[in-house]
Amino acid sequence: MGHKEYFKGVQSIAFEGRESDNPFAFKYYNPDQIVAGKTMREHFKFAIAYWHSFCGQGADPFGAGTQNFPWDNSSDPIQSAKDKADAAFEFISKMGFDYFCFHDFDLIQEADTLAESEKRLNTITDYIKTKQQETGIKLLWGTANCFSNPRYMNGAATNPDFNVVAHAGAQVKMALDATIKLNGENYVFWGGREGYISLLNTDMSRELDHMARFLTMAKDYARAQGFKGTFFIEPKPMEPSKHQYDFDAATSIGFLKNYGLHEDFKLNIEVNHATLAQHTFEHELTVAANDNMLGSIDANRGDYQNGWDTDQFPNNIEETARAMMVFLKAGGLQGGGVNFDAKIRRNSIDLEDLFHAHIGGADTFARGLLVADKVLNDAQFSSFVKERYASFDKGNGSEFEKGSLNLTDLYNFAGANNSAIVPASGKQEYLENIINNHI
Ligand code: XUL
Ligand code: CO
Repeated sequence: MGHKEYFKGVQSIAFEGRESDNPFAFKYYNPDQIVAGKTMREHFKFAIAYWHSFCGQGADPFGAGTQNFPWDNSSDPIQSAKDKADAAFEFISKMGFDYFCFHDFDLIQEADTLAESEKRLNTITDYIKTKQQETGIKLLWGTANCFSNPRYMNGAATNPDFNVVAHAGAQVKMALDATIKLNGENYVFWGGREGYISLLNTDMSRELDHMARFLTMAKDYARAQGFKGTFFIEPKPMEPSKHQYDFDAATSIGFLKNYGLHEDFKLNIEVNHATLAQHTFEHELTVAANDNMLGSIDANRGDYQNGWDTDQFPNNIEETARAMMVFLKAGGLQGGGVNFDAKIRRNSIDLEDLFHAHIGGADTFARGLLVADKVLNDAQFSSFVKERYASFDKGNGSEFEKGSLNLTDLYNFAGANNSAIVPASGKQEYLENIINNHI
């Protein structure tokens, strides 16, 4: 290796158990512990988000960055990208995680021309490939940043100008090439600018057709290069666009089915995006799981007082436990993992804060998984929903489900059973108590 050590003083983060008071140890995330038939490592496939942890330095609309990263000292884009990769791989190794995720221009600064950008991407992916070989760290997914550059102010795949759409296509081709070269297991599309700011200047129907055409082309290209992984759409209702076309899980699934893309695409569900869509994380996971579309998770949390995408690290145990109940019932994720798409606060300026954030996030998910497993194995809990629907397991209820009754049958049945309706309690508080009792 021979490169500089950036996170001096912090060694590998180990599992020490809940009695430990070492802030640099896991209390609940025990990678080798088996829960519901799999190790925690296998369940989660924890990944580090390159952009938040190694690129974003705390800038916000009101002020410049506050976190001066020691790997960001070179004015040469190649050298600074290599320094950043050194820092990233040192950090991921010390965390004991197996995966990372990137946008193309997180890895290296975009150049003035496509050709020069491609050359830079080739150089840095060569370098990262050797780092992967040294450490065994894998790529959970890659993606293209088709939202930051001003050329995308009116959209990328849905831009009204074909020249911009073509540029986005070139960028996605290069990002797919990079993902395939680094053995990426999946590829993500998050359409921050795929939507509109005003309908007065927007042909929504045409833009939706363009988006589908673009995704189909990207999928066909990657498949032709031998890419076997899954494509994920990451729903988000708004921000930066006023209205994004991939509003939430239900909207995205409808879109994918409408355009025949549902065999190749699944969803990457992000906690804070669910909140912005006025849904719970648990709701979005359930909608995706119902259609076998639960591909991956972007882990973070929002702020219940603020209405924007604060991307804080997860620390809400009840929210995560309820999400992990959906996760376990669905049999886990289809190809993806749990990517910490979260950033430390602007005033968290010590390098070690990055460790505290990821330790807390991993422990929250581990604790959520342990609670979910206990709740699902609690007979008082697991029998309740089944019994609530028991009238559909027999007789006319079961005929209804099979589709062998018509509306007149319901009329006749209801008339003959006038006194049969016995109100039944939903027992929400009783069920909520069971969850809290297992925390
Ligand atoms: C933005 C967001 C993105 C995607 C990848 O809200 O979540 O970072 O995860 O482009
Ligand atoms: Co995300």
